[in-house]
Amino acid sequence: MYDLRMSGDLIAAENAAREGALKNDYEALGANLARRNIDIEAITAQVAQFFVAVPSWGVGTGGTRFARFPGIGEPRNIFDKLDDCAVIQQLTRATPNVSLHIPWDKANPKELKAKAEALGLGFDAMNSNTFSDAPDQPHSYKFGSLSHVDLAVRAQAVEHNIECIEIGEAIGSKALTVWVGDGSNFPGQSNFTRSFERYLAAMGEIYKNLPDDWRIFSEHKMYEPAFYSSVVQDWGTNYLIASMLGPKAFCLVDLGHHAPNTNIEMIVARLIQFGKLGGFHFNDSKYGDDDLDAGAIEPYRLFLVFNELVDAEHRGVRGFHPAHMIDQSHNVTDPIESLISSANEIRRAYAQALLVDREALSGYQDDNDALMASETLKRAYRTDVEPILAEARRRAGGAIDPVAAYRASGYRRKVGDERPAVKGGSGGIV
Ligand SMILES: [Mn+2]
Repeated sequence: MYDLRMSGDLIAAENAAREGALKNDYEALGANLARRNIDIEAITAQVAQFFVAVPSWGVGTGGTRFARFPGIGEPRNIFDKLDDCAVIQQLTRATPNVSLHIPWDKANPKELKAKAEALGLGFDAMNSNTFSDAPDQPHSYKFGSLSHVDLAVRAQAVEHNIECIEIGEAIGSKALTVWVGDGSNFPGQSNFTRSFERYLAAMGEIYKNLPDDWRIFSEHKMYEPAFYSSVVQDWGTNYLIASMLGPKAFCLVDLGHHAPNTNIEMIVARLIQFGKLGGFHFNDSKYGDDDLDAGAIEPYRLFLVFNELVDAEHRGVRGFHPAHMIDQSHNVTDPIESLISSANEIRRAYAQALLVDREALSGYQDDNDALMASETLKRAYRTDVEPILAEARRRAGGAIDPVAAYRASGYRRKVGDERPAVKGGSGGIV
């Protein structure tokens, strides 16, 4: 048995009040889908097997460069964070893995592994941090890390990434995500070519230390913290990195790391086509790297991204297994509620994409029938798949209405009593 904080009896009681309505809704949707020759049971089974990793840094309250407004009962350390992640998993059954951030989550790997196992959790990709200075490090990353002009700084950044791999190996992770804030604030400040050469050489050193069964994900971002140029600014540069490093290197797409209006789903298709899509940091945005909750602003875009993923699944693209991770900053909500909601929105987009009539779509494309091609996508997107999501959760032991069950549990109030407020703390927006 797992050492869980959420009572199974409470979830059962919450579900008992909702089961009748869900049964009716599920049957009605099943009949609707059957008329479209879709077996609801097949969709529910696929949704139940779709998982997204929760970021450890996401369970703390985030902030902006202006201020951070702490919430009640914030996790004080990685072990508290894992407790919170377990609650999200227990209610949604969609988030069995946690993505760690080093050095923020640094702890004895044996204790990390034991704690996760006691909660029924595993670990997804490790995230290194060379965009801020740890208190005791000899060299500063103020002017960059893997692309820094000084070899000693680059060596320190490489060493940190190797340490992340070592910690990851001890706790069962299989991937390393590297995002650097390296870049410049003024034209002329850095030489584009030389800084990218230095970055590639440093990444090559990290790559050499990657175990055979690991993958390395490089993450691009257009701007911020550097405001004139970033060394890994877009998917083209990212593709060059993954190509030059080798077969274990892939591109990570953070939905918030592009210029406004960028056709992200098309970038996803390109990376799939050339075998370099490593995975995602899901979030949503209105203006920039806003790190808002997945599906909160542009749910149709999230659906269109999943349409490409399901299309690749449908075509049986070889070696296609992107890592799904959330990367958000929860500034005005309870982070647990935001992550529950986001995991559900991501599953929703996946379920809707599974409903696309791909044969019909392909026919409309070949006939140049633009309107009906668009309508084919819209028809899937307009389908309210909530009964499928709820039924998948219920069957796996989760909550039919996870946010309502979470609120009924009083978890936040309880941990508020146990966890005194910590001063400062990291926002963790990457
Ligand atoms: Mn990210």
